[in-house]
Amino acid sequence: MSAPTTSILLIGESGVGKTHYGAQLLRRLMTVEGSLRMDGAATNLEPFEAALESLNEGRAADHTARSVYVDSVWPVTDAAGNKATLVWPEYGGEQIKSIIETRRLPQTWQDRVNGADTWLLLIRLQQTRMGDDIFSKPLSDLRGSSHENHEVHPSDQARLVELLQILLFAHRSATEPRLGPRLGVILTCWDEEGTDGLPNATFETRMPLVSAFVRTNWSAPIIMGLSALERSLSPKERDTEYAARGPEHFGYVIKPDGERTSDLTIPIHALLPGRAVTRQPT
Ligand SMILES: Nc1nc2c(ncn2[C@@H]2O[C@H](COP(=O)(O)OP(=O)(O)OP(=O)(O)O)[C@@H](O)[C@H]2O)c(=O)[nH]1
Ligand SMILES: [Mg+2]
Repeated sequence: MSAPTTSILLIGESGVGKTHYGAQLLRRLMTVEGSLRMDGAATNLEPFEAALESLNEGRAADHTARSVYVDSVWPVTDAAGNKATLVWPEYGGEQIKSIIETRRLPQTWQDRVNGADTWLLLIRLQQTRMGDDIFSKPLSDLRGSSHENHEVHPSDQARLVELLQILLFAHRSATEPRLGPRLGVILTCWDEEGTDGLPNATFETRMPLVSAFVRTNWSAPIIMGLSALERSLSPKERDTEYAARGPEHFGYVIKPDGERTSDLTIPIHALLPGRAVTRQPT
């Protein structure tokens, strides 16, 4: 019997860390014993080759070109012998920006959304602004600023909620919530935060609107922190210590209970079918 295929819909705007997580995850699956490991030949690895090479040299990889969308196929197994075929995409994050701004889902994305029952939302907290509103500033202060600026931009949080709404509407579960996708929220570049807080609590404090939307639509979403690199790397200057020790010795995940582990496969393992809860019935 062939292994069930789990297509991951990786949702993340440009700069959240999709490529670096993909490359680090791939290397872990191939070389390190974790919750999941590679079980057979992975295909379509080209999009990650340059990133793997840069990390080997202790440098950060480049931004992914806007037009790229490639599915890599990774056969994996866990310690109990459960097998799955992961379809892991690599794409330029501007595609997500364009979906939010045009409020249109191209047919190719419509098919991906429908074909993926596991969604992984990547959020880099340092990249999201928390705009001032009446909860953070007196109304009188806000009134002054709006006079100078008549243009209204939705906040970063509103954009993310909008995006999730568009994707949920496009998913076949729109008419059958019990078939809803499993959701994991990964707070990336956790090392930049310098916090000891739990991922769950940090998500709620820093992104209250998105967190409330997620909790309303999913009964028990998996929320974890991730530092795929463990430290900042420059695209130009080599970090010689990084290169000498090897990128597989860097990176960690903060599990929902706050435990730190170097096993970068944990968030994916937790989301495999049968292990996670489905969408909240409405
Ligand atoms: N400090 C720190 N920086 C990271 C980490 N992961 C990625 N970065 C940096 O974040 C930046 C963006 O990461 P990418 O993986 O290229 O982001 P992306 O989501 O693929 O972006 P696009 O290709 O534009 O869609 C890069 O400069 C990385 O060096 C991390 O775990 N910690
Ligand atoms: Mg990229």
